[in-house]
Amino acid sequence: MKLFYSTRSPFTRKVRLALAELDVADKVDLEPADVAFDRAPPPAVAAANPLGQLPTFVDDDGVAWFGSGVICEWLDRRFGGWLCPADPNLRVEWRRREALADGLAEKTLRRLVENGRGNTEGVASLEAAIWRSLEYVENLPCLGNDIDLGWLAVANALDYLDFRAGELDWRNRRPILARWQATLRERPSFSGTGFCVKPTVVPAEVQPCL
Ligand SMILES: N[C@@H](CCC(=O)N[C@@H](CS)C(=O)NCC(=O)O)C(=O)O
Repeated sequence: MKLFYSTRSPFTRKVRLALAELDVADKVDLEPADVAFDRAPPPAVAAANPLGQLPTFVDDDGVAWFGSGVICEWLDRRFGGWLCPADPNLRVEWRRREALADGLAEKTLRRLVENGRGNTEGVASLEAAIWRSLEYVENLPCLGNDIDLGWLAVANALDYLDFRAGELDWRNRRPILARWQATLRERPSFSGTGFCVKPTVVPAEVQPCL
């Protein structure tokens, strides 16, 4: 099995967290790849995923999977079965949290791009969405319940916020959420998969797709 990945990609990091939580990271070869909206993806990525995006995962049978949530569900079915509860009521709940987390990562990435362009109005709108999202999660009554893919995705998106928008200092404004996330960050899955600009160091405004 193979995962095309980047250490700057929040969606890839979600998959790497799932691999570590399911204790199967050693079964997957990690293949570094660089992607960006404004240029062609590496041929191997495009051959496996028509969208040319990361993460792209290729299973033992050579079948390619893409969309970080789809990849995580595939891994969960194959290896564990506890990250993605199948009960319909639980499923819509963790998927909603995952959707929020994915959106938060997208807004954070978009903010980086608009900042680079000097679009202050765009940045303000994106930051407003980021703050609304953090308030929403902090006020969920189930914050602190058992871990599932939705919670992993939320904690991951908050790490990404640190990585790309540390100056927002979100922990100061959302201390309850910060305390919750700090407990998740202690898990080995988090410490072993952190965000990193290397191996390809390119200015953020040129290479915004992380
Ligand atoms: N919905 C997708 C989003 C994947 C995505 O946007 N990946 C970024 C890297 S973080 C990418 O490949 N961007 C390059 C592009 O879209 O061309 C997922 O969950 O995997």
